[in-house]
Amino acid sequence: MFDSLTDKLQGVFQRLGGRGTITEKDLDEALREVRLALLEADVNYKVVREFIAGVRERALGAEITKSLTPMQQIIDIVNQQMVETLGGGYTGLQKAKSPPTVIMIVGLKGSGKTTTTAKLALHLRRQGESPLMVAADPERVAGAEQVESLGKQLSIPVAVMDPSASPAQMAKKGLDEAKRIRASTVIVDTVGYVQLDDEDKSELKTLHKTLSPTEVILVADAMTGQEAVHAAEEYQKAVPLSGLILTKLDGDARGGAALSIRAVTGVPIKFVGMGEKADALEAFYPDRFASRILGMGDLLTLIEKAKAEMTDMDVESLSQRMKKGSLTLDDFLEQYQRIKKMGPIPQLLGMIPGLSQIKNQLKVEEMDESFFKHVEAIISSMTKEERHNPDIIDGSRRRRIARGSGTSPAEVNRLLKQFHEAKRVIQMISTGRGSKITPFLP
Ligand SMILES: Nc1nc2c(ncn2[C@@H]2O[C@H](COP(=O)(O)OP(=O)(O)OP(=O)(O)O)[C@@H](O)[C@H]2O)c(=O)[nH]1
Ligand SMILES: [Mg+2]
Repeated sequence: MFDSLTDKLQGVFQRLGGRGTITEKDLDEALREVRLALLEADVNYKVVREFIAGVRERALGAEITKSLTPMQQIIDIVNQQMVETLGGGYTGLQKAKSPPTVIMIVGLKGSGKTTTTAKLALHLRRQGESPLMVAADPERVAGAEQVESLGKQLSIPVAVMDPSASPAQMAKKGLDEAKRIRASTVIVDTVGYVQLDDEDKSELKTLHKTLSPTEVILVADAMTGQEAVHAAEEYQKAVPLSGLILTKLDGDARGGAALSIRAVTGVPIKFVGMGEKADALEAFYPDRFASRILGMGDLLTLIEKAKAEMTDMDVESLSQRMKKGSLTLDDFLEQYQRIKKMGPIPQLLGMIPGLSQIKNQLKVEEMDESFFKHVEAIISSMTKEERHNPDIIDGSRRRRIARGSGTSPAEVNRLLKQFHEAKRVIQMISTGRGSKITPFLP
């Protein structure tokens, strides 16, 4: 899904990665690239304009979060803007005050209405509802048969209609049937129009009046890009849409529809279709979706953790010292204690793109448990001078530290060796040699 967009955005971030500070010029250059990437993904040009303006404003107004590198901060901002463009928070289905809840499914021909009707019915049943599917599509006997057969497969009741009836008559009968079988939700599949003309619109209006639905869901085919967005605007003129379901996101949709449709129509995306099967329906969470588009789910998680854990810390002077290689064992201990709160170290390092290859050099697997087990004890048994200048630790000091920490001289030695190694690698990365990404972790 959206591979090409994801690749392009990652490219932009990587180019920002090596910089210690990001100037307004760097930002504008990056935003130009983001803009192109979005336009190439067929995102509506107005949405792109707002998106870029939003990111720029956030970036210039952003407080410098010392615990994040400039690149991480930009990723964070782009992510926030993307979440907003996609609708902010999760919007589930509404329920009627007194059952049944009526869900009217509308959309262009072939957009996936019938398939989605069945998917929704299955989703609702899994949530403990008792759904009824109604095929209010007089134009296609095959359509009604399709619903019937899906209903059989899923063991979900279907109200089958006389094909000579009007859609509104069908809908009415469907509601009666729902009362009779005490369905808690009725999902009404409707006619798919090729293009919505005035006659179609008035037909939709009549049907809407008969059903007086709690939800009017437009099913839109994400593969059709801006056409889907345009269709949504047209449908909005006929009936008040309460939600959108984007289908065929498992295909090679470029992302344009998904990223534009909410911003253009103001209607929330409630689910996405990820395949032809009845269980290929996902609730739509703008934040999860944005991180998928950015292809940085793990890094975003890490940024969240870092923001929560490290806001008040003086990373600036730390990173200065990292660059100069004058990191002390005190810094080391402090960092270790902070990181320990964030989760297992190998896992954290694995989340940072570009850092996984040096994971082996750092021997992080060892560092995590055995190495760090005695870290606190060993370092606190050192004098201030020793912590700042570990080179003075000779044989007799080593024995003293080992005694004081309940460890052995060999363990003290190992810690010192690993510290030197880590310091070397950190210095290499933080001065930009060896990796494109500037990590903020010690
Ligand atoms: N890959 C994929 N295919 C889908 C998805 N949703 C629907 N389809 C396919 O799209 C085609 C059309 O789906 P239908 O559900 O029949 O569409 P419709 O809107 O009911 O069509 P009409 O009733 O003719 O207007 C079918 O081949 C479905 O299997 C999806 O999320 N992913
Ligand atoms: Mg259909």
